[in-house]
Amino acid sequence: MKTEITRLLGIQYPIIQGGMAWVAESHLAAAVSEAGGLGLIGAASAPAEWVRRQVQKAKELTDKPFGVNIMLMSPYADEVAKVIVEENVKVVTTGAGNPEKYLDMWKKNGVKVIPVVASVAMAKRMERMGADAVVAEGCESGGHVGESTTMTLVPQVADAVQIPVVAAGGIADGRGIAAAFMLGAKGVQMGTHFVVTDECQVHENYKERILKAKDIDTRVTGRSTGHPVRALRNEMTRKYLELESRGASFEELETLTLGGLRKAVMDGDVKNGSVMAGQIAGLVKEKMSCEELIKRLVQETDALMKGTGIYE
Ligand code: TUI
Repeated sequence: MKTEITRLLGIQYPIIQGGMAWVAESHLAAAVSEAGGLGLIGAASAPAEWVRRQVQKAKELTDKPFGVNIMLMSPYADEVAKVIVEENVKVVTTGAGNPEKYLDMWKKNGVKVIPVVASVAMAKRMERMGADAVVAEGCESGGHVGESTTMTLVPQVADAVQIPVVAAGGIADGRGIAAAFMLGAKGVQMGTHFVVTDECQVHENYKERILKAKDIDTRVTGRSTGHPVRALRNEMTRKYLELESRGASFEELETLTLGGLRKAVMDGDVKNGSVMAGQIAGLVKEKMSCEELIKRLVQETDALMKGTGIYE
């Protein structure tokens, strides 16, 4: 499965594990990289020293390349951006904003930069600024979402830029990966399926909610506040959407989401917490190790891609 993405990153398979806030820590990232994909540590809103320790732990667990995802709304983003360079992290992905001010520093230090974008305009801008690739993330994804679906976004971004495009949002098996290749992607990023792997450290309740989820079980809260977030429906999303439909203020809504992801991931409170997951959760039925998952994905994809000549 050699593509521009495997060559760029020095990895075996063009499968990137999403840099999920509170979820993507050193054990998961190292397991994905060991299995031939690219593992990511999600810096989320964590302090820079937490990120540094996670990077150091991942280095103890794997010699293979791994990366860090910076959530650009984090109050610690500036410091985390420097930790990337200081700890000699090979790859950085960014989410929920524009990473322009860090690009020169990262490029000068040999870091591969892959911004996550949700529009053609942002993809073109990132290419102009020197990004090595982009992740085009459709709104099927969990967490912070844009407007366009993966089906519409990926081919439009692929036509608009020369740098390789990684597809994200709604992908959890070989059919999704093959479809992404057909749309012009050179790799995929997956989040939801990696949450239920053995190496993922989230609370068991979180995994069970994903395994039991049906096709129509996600909701997007916060469209009115400008921070749309997709999560599995529960008491929190029900209350949130009810308040939102009544025109509640940002402050009032925020009391429902503050610390919500932490509540679900760490405490296993999947009723009142924010169980972020993508629309593909309904397809995720089985727990397995990262190695088993990646092996299975590669097998399924290969069977579908045979004869297309899209990758070696
Ligand atoms: O970032 C994500 N997904 C996330 S971040 C996150 S942490 C969080 N927790 C609670 C509330 C809100 C966030 C959970 N999930 N995906 C990548 C992504 N980035 N999707 C869309 C974008 C994006 C949006 C706007 C990228 C660039 C952008 O540019 C705006 C600008 O500055 O022009």
